[in-house]
Amino acid sequence: MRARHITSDARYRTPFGAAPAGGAVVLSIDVWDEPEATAQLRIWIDERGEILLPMTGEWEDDHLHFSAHFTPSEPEVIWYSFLITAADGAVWRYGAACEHGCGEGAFAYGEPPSFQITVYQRQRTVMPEWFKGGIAYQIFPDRFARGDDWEGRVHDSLDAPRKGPDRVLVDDWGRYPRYDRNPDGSVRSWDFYGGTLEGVREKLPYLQSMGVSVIYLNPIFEAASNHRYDTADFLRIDPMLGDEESFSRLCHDAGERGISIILDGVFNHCGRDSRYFDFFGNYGGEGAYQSPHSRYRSWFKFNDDGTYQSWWGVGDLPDFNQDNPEYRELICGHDGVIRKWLRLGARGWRLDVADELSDDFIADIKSAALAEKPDALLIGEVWEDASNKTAYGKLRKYFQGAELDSTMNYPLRHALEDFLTNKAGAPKFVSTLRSLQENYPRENFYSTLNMLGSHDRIRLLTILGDAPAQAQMSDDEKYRFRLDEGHRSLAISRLWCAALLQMTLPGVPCVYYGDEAGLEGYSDPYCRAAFPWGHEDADCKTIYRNAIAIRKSLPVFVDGDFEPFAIGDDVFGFWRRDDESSVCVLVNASLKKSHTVSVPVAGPCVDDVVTGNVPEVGDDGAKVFLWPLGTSVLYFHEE
Ligand code: ARE
Repeated sequence: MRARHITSDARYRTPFGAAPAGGAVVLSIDVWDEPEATAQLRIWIDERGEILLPMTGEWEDDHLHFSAHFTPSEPEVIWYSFLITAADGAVWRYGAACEHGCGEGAFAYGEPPSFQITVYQRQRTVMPEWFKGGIAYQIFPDRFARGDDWEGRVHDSLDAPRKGPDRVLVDDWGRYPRYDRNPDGSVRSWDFYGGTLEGVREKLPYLQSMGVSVIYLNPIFEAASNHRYDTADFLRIDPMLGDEESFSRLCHDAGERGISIILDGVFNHCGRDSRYFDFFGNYGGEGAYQSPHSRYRSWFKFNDDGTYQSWWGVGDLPDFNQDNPEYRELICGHDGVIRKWLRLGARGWRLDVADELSDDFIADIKSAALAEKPDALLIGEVWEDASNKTAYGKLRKYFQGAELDSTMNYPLRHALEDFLTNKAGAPKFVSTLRSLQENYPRENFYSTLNMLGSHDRIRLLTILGDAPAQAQMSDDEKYRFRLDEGHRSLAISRLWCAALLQMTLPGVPCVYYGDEAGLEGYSDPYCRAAFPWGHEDADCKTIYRNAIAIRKSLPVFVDGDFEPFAIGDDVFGFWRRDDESSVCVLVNASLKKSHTVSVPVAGPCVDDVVTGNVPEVGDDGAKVFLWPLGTSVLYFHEE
């Protein structure tokens, strides 16, 4: 018995990838057996359970081609596999062959892994152009740049009496950050470097020169800590960073340079040291913690013994009761948080811990944003494949109703890292990318936030330099660690591959501040060092400038079709194609082996955009030689 179904092949599945609700889906499978064989399509939908559909078979030369069609009416995730009864009566099960549920299938004993179809329904059909065609840059505000207002702001803030952990200024901008902890692990004092919004504004010419068109700012509202995920007041810019005026000025001046601002919205929890909770009494004792009669009491989840629920058990971050109507009004109301900051100049929001916000809350946030600005954008912080994520036992609907426009593409970051550090071969990288491409509605796939670093992860360079695993290291070892010369040069060679992939794959590339300047560091807080103005690594900067220039050179990198492939374990490649051009990107991740690869010819003229060489074209295609860590971008064109 032999059978074949390939998710990406129109012979076996239409439409390609995610399917709009209300449209027909056709699924087929080829079976090599006697004409008497029969087949059933087995569908599984979380809320409805198993459905078995008979398939109609047609004899084609030497095999049967079975098909079934149906029209999903609702946004949902459909899982499917095939049940084949052979001519001799034996029953065969055929399902996905890879963990991602895409690609070519295989027989399995027992229950095979299913293939996936995401059925979606759009609220908005077109992704805002300002985002989709852009290049984003993430800034951790305390660590990017001190504006000329910094001293006054920082001293005023730090001098103001405030109960709770100390807040101290780090005079030495270049010193790496570290936590000062109490014996129980809690934070004894927060270190501030004095970055301000004015500082970001002053660096706009730099960002523009790097090709940046979107800035994603980590939280900027008043908060006790340096990361500001512990919001104290959603309606006020942290005075250490600036004020409403400096915020509007930043948005305005950025806009003049074609740069849009996206804010970090932390709506699952706030700071215990906040106007709403007021653990320490810094806010006049009217918060939920201080007073059982507080107007904010029902915004939180208190247990009978007076303790309260908090984010991942971190007492600093009490969880909101997201269904509380007054709280909802604060966030989503006409003069609420979402609309206020969009009105003052922001163009979108990144939703912190999107998996912990209810679908309903996200939908409200989206409506508020669209009511204020029809081209506002919502990005979710999701760490897994966002099309089939189950959070707290429930399948999330991030894309099914299009509440989220985009998600942080941690799955890409992870796969790219594994490939470039030789932990996984090219085929694995291909299957991860294919699964995202097939599982996400096209608009969402082309708008993922493709970040290779973030404030929550080890710095890219540190990873690419094969730094020792951090799990066994002490805080002090992590604080001190820097790559030695050899590893750093390995990291920089790999960084070119990483940046090139980031800039040529579908999705909006997002550079984490300082990655282009050569910053290193293990996870939080070491990945949050201050931007090394005046000491930037020239090689890293050239890498990013060149990779960004390649992205900007052709529109095909923004919305061209995408088709990834692997050549052996070492070489990962993909095509980007549109009506004007066909481009083939190749990366050899091997440190030891060079490869000569033949690429099918896709146009009369071809150049290698990276090397400037014109490849030799023979009967079996354009010949490309790849050194270890070699890359090539073949651009096929008319003349
Ligand atoms: C920090 C330190 C702690 C310290 C604490 C003291 O890490 O060691 O004890 O401070 O307060 C923010 C700050 C952090 C801070 C944290 C708690 O930025 O510096 O911790 O607050 O105070 C999961 C979540 C994901 C979350 C990450 C961090 O799913 O949502 O963990 N990311 C967001 C932000 C963070 C932010 C918060 C949430 C809280 O981006 O910056 O932290 O508002 C897997 C899982 C993921 C998991 C990921 C990382 O891959 O799939 O779900 O993400 O690992 O653990």
